[in-house]
Amino acid sequence: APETAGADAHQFPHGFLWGSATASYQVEGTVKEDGRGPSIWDTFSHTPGKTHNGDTGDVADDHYHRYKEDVQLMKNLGLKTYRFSVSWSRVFPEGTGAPNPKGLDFYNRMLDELLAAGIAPYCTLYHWDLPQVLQDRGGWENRDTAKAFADYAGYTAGKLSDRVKHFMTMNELRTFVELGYSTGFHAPGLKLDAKGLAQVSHHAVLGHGMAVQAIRASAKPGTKVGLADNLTACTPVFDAPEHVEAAGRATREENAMFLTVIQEGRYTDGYLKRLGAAAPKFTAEELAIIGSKLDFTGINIYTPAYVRADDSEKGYAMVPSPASYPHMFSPWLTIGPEALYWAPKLVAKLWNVKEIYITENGASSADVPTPEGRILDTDRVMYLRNYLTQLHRAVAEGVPVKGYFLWSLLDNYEWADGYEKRFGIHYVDFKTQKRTPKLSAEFYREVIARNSVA
Ligand code: PNW
Repeated sequence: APETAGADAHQFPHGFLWGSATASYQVEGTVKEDGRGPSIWDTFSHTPGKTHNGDTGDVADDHYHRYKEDVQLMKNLGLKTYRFSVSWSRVFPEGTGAPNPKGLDFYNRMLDELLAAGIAPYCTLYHWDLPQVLQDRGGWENRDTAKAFADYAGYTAGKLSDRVKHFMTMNELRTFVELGYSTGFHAPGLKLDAKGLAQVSHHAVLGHGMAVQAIRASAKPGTKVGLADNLTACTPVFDAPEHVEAAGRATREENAMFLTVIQEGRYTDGYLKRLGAAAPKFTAEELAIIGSKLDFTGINIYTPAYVRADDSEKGYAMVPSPASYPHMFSPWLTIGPEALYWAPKLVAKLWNVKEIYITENGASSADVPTPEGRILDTDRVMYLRNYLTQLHRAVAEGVPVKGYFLWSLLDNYEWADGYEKRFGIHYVDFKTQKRTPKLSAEFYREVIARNSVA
């Protein structure tokens, strides 16, 4: 046996699903082929001043044409599963109405390639690329968008569920709602007031719930439905009982407008009280739809949100990061490996969730190639090793995490950060489209091969 320290100490359960993730607009490129309609990200990225360097997803990783090569990269890693997203405006260029068969054909080709490689596909139906025509009618400010989303989701799941067994309605509700409609950093770049924002977030969770029901109505029996939510990962400042309890309370309250209402079918009293006159308009029937029971809960975990106990009415306080707090290449990406222990543990406990996936975790790095063209991203390896060790701690305790999707397979279009911030474990030369495995890809291949944190 090789002399590796504690070789089996961090063994994951047999059958643990090691995966990686991407999203349509970030990797596909090819924005005008085969009848695709424009999305809000085409509009936003082509608006001067909105993205780093004016970067757009017009070409991105050209994954639309290179998907075979990319599936080969997955095979080389030994991936068991791959999470991708469908571009709504490829399938329905007008957002609603007549489907465009050529749009789904791409996903059909890609799925056949994945299945031939023995890789289980996990499909996200909305990773932020809303058809522009629906934005022209108000986007998520308009309740009709929730219905349009459910129609698209039901149609697409109906077509793909012969090969896809797991669907996620939406990716990161908080990000597209808050960055899209409050700070304006993401498409559609709006800056609504608190009341407008609360209504947008209500329509987003409603769209999620309506899509859950539409997918169940159209997909083959046995199809599982969930979401990929970036909950605020409330993490005790340290493991003392009072801080742990505070982190549990904070998890419910801080996520009241997204995961909590989705799991509980009601807004917390604290949330409605905090908003007061800015509370969204909603009905009891809508809350029941939003609370549609899920088959699994996916959570995207990058950063910790530290919590301590205090004697305020809420019973907790959020602790902001000191200016010296360490982070990865993206300034927002503060490092707190134990978030990957606490978040799934608290989600399982608070809502009695039986099937959890880490639908994203990963890190940006400066990733400067050596003169020989190698990318020795020791910082990303450090990040992954420490987070996976904490994930193992949760799994070893019996927290029901069934799989982990590393963000991302490839360097790709990092939204408003353009191509500046690389998250891939494969380096992409955006001039030549050449893919090169980084040191982190070698690390991850080793983790998968040994089913253990290497
Ligand atoms: C997530 N923030 O986005 C997304 O799901 C991915 O599409 C993205 O590439 C990945 O994480 C890495 O960023 C986020 O500013 C984007 O806090 C921005 C933030 C958080 C998540």
